[in-house]
Amino acid sequence: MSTRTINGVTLALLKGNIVEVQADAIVNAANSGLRGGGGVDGAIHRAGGPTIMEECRKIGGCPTGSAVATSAGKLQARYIFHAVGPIYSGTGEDAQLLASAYQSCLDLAEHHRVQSIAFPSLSTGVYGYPLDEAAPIALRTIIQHIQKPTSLQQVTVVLFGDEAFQAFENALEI
Ligand code: AR6
Repeated sequence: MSTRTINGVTLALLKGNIVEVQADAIVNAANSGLRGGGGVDGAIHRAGGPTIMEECRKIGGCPTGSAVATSAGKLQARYIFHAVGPIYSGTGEDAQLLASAYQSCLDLAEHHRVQSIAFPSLSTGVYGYPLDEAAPIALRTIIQHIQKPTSLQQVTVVLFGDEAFQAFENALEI
């Protein structure tokens, strides 16, 4: 684990499984149909139970670069924020959409007065975004947000494995 404090808010990088992390809001790496899938999405729906998917079906979908909130089912969180990152295309649009997916979750956190939020590394699994490109975008978006007045006291980025953890540690040092 690696932490730093910015404007009184703790930013932590943690190696582990996001469904085991305690936070008011847990961010899911969802698809635009909110239909569930593998990776983080599979883990969250498995651990949280069927009510999360029922709420996703009612919402119906979410555009790329945006996020929607549901309850957290059996998970010990208040909310799941389902964020849709871009499928990596190698074009200039990727970075903007990835930043926007993170920003949408941070906006939902303010709206719901959330004090702690846990993010996975959006788009860097099935969606193919290279970790060394995604990490600085994720951290820049989070850091710029918590430099302003916020309800958040703790932001944790949960990294699955050494490679992801190292990419985020490197980006934090820049
Ligand atoms: N906890 C934390 N990180 C995880 C976990 C976990 N339990 N499982 C995987 N990761 P991904 P995406 C890491 O594929 O790229 C789904 O099918 C993983 O190593 O979950 O945004 C959805 O339904 C990677 O670094 O999300 C969408 O269709 C990161 O989390 C699509 O995948 C994100 O990997 C979304 O793809």
